[in-house]
Amino acid sequence: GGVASYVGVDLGAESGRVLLGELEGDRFSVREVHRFANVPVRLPDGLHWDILHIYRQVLEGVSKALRAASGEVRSLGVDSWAVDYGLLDSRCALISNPYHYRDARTEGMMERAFERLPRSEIFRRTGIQFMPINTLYQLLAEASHPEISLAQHFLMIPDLLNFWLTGVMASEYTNATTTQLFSARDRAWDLELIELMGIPSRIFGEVVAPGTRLGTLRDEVGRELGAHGQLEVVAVASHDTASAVVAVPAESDSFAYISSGTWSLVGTELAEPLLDEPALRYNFTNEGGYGGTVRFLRNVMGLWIVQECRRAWEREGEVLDYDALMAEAGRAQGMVAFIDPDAPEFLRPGDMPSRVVDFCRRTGQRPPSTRGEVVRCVLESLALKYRWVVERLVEVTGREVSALHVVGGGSRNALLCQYTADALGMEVIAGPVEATALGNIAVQALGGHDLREIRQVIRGSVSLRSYEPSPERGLWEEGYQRFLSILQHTEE
Ligand code: LFR
Repeated sequence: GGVASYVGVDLGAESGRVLLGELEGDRFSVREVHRFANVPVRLPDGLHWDILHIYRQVLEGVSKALRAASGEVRSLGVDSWAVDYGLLDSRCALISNPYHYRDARTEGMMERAFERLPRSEIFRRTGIQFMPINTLYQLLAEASHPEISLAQHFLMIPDLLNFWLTGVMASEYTNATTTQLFSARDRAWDLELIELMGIPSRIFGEVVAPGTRLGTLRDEVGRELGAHGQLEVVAVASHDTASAVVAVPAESDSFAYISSGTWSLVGTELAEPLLDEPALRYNFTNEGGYGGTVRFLRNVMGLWIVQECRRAWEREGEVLDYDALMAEAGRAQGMVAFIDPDAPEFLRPGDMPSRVVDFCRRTGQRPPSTRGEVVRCVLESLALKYRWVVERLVEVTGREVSALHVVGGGSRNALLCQYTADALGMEVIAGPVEATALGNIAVQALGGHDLREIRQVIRGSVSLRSYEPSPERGLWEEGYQRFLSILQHTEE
């Protein structure tokens, strides 16, 4: 009996949150106790994360969580977006502010990497999809910076925060795999590839599996937080998407998921990586998952495009409520024009509404003209891209998809869920909204149990919503055919 409490820190590209998770019997509950905006800072040398602000907010949130807990808090775990990192010198001091993965210094770096090792070889070794944001291309850009010679330790964002909290340095496995510097076969840093790229291999340290207990809070931190007793820090599945996939409430093995937030991660779970030509052709990735599983998926640009449109309109002086914006999209005319959300011009921050309009013009379509039409165009295009990815997923894995789960913050977006059901002609099972936090906390609470058991507890703890495809199949079928012709400009 009794309640066991856990603290989950979940850092997203838009906001950071601290959640209190409680396990009572075999039911989880999570509630947010602290939230802060995560706003990147543009300096003359590029776009950075404000990592000290993030750390301070984490401390504040954890201290709130400790006060809000009804039972004794057993442990704390941190997850965040992937691919970003800090470099530490021999005194274990941060050398510079971590860069944001959308910083422009990675432009042209994929091509430079392929001169050193062919694209197909990089994929065969790492199993990771090609995106300019990958740590490989970030570090390649930095390999010529003077401070790289001072670097002794490479820590990804959650690893860095864990180090500041505990004094213990370790690289958590699920997040390490996203760097494209990690061997899919050996499940260890690919030191040969790292050296070939001119990146110093000395900076890569011990890799630990999700669920590993790292240690307790440093005394100083414990005092600052008013933590009574020794609070343990667990390396959870520290890549946020890996935590979210843990919490997919799937009953069978042949499910597909869309982890929906700033990005949409569309994929499935496999026992072994797929490293052959079809996976490479469609730019699928084999990221490391909890319990030795493989997260076989593709990044789709996601709600980032809408978030960035909203910021552009707000710069013009409008104050826009997110739900009101969605309602405008719902009322706008549908199926007017489509974009490929994964076209390179949508990756970096900037005037997103103009980029959407330019894309439509360039591909011979009538561009959306109102705010509602722009958002409608983006949401429909996302849904159609999900269909394309799921079709490729079935083709490459040779497995049918028996259930489609949408998890994460984006599962709250009813319009996008409905379009997804419509575009795929399949039921969408939406929820939990808090998948990442639930996955984070489940690994702390039930580490050692297998995924099937963890998912059973998750299923019993959450309520889900179902979206059935609308009867207008013909409309979406016709839209998909037009969308495919648009894709010819971008996908091979
Ligand atoms: C989602 C996510 C994706 C990763 C992207 C960049 O939050 O972690 O999985 O590809 O952010 O780090």
